[in-house]
Amino acid sequence: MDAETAHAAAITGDRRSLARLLTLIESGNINGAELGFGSRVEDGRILGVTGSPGVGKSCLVDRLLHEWAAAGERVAVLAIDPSSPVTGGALLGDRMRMQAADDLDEVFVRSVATRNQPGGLPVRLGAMAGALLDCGYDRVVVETVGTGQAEVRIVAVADRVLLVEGPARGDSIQAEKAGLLELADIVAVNKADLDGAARFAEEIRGSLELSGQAPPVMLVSALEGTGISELVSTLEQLGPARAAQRARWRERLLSEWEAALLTRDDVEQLLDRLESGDTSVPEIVDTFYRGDD
Ligand SMILES: Nc1nc2c(ncn2[C@@H]2O[C@H](COP(=O)(O)OP(=O)(O)OP(=O)(O)O)[C@@H](O)[C@H]2O)c(=O)[nH]1
Ligand SMILES: [Mg+2]
Repeated sequence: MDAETAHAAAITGDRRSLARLLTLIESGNINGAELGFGSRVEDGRILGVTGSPGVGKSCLVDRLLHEWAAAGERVAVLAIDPSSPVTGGALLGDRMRMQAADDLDEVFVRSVATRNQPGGLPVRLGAMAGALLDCGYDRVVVETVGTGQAEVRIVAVADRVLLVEGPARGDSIQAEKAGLLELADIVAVNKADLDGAARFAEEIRGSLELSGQAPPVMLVSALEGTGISELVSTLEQLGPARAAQRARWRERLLSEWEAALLTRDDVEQLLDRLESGDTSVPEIVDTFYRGDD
């Protein structure tokens, strides 16, 4: 099935064709522009969800999916899996955790492996999200593991960022270091059913107060389902994105640049030549700037 056929069928609601279309985009064969959804206006429909491993992002997304689906919204999830496609551990876990929602007609869940891609995000993530919106989903949620500086890249794709934290992890400072707190449009402290969550939320509020326009900090429990409807309505009322527009353009430029490089047919040969000392990095970069091969 080619991309155009897959696209035409996916628009009518055929999930297998949609999966096929996403695979074609993911593998770098098409970038979306060919099918008419290459660029989009930022309208808040793509939500990035990030946070340290195990804070409960998938469980929380599952709760959000149920809320949105009950309100008649169609939502797609792109769950970024940083593990190698060989081990596939997290992939299976995320599938299981969002299983309940994935069974709903209104919900579409897709795992995307990153295989050590620089920036920590798949190069074609933006085009994949664009395809989902184009095929009739009202929103797209991108779940990604907040492993540090690389996660800042999420602003290249997401209109808004939800940072998930957990109590007693002692890593609010870590999120600050990685710059995640600065770009979060909303913070959810999950596991409110555990001791220390409320105190942790206060700590985060305290450290955010110093930074002018502070994002809302909410207490939720994905396990018990508390605070979820409040989170949904706060998400609905968010103001303009906190990450500076310039930072977004910067990350978009970088990810397109990487996509252009990594989807070249000769990228493996280039690496071979570098390894054998046949060429150098500056030499290769120089060729790119001149625009010839
Ligand atoms: N007590 C408690 N446990 C929770 C809550 N939410 C999630 N968990 C548990 O936390 C663990 C991790 O949950 P996930 O949703 O997989 O966390 P994640 O952030 O998606 O993890 P990664 O994708 O691996 O980074 C699971 O064992 C959940 O059962 C909560 O609100 N309270
Ligand atoms: Mg997860």
